[in-house]
Amino acid sequence: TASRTSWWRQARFGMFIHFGAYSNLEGEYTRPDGTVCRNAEWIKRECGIPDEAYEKQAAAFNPSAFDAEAIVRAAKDAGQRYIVITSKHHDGYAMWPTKQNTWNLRDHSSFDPHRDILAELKKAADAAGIKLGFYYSIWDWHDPDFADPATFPRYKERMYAQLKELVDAYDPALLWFDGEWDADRPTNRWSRRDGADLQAYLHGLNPRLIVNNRVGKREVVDGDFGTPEQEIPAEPVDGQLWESCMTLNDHWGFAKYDTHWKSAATVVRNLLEVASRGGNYLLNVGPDKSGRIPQPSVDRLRETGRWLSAHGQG
Ligand code: JFZ
Repeated sequence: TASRTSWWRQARFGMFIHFGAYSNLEGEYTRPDGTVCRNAEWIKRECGIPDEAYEKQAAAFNPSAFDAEAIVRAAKDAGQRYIVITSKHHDGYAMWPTKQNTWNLRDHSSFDPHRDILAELKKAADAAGIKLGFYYSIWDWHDPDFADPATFPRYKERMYAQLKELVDAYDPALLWFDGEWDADRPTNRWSRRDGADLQAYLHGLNPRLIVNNRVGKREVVDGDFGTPEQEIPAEPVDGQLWESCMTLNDHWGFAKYDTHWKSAATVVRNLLEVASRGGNYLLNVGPDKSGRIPQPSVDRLRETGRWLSAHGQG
């Protein structure tokens, strides 16, 4: 583990990217009765959007302004050394041309079918010496086999197949799991054993893969690192690697109404606090429906990078 995770332990600062079919709504859903419901990456569920309506809006998703080189440059300018992008969030929509279903950016969008944003990001990241990882939600609102315990094994097979696609096609350095917390109780759909099996499978595909602890049940023994969210632990567990993930405003996915941006000074302070306690800091950006990182985010990343290089850390 020590040498496998050494790049990650030295990296300290990374960019989280929440981007998916929800981004196309930019945080607002207008119901048939004209009322507006606000959310971000949870909009489908929190605003009760019917499947057909959500699928219909996803068919219009066209992130033609997605610019992998600009994103990598923004990360690099900020002093970030790795990027973790949502390959599939809870809505189940895959951001690469998966062969397991058509609920993906190639087969269910208005995007150029010859483009593959994960491949573009991989290429740009490699060129810049930045590591690339993928967020992958175990919880899936779209796959018909997820919700029923009797069919869940079929879902699991597809999930394994999707993860193999990701490893084979993009050679990620890291997988960041989420949605293992079994929100659709009472059935315990994701067990510790499921987590251990999945991790063993992934290491069979690539023994060097770094995997976060949400692969299992977020226990110290699960995964390579812990994932406190929106907080900096006062007393990290001795010997356990950890990474604080945080939003730059108040949402992970793009929300056009959310202008509550943290200042660059706050970002720098958080980074120093995390680093001083031995952790990593994964700071989120949420591209808009065209695929662009919001300018206020770009500005803050640039200012953070300026501060870091002025003080000898860049
Ligand atoms: C999850 C996602 O639901 C969310 O959309 C985002 O992707 C975030 C990074 O991860 O949110 C969580 C996960 C765990 C907890 C709370 C929200 N938790 O443990 O309290």
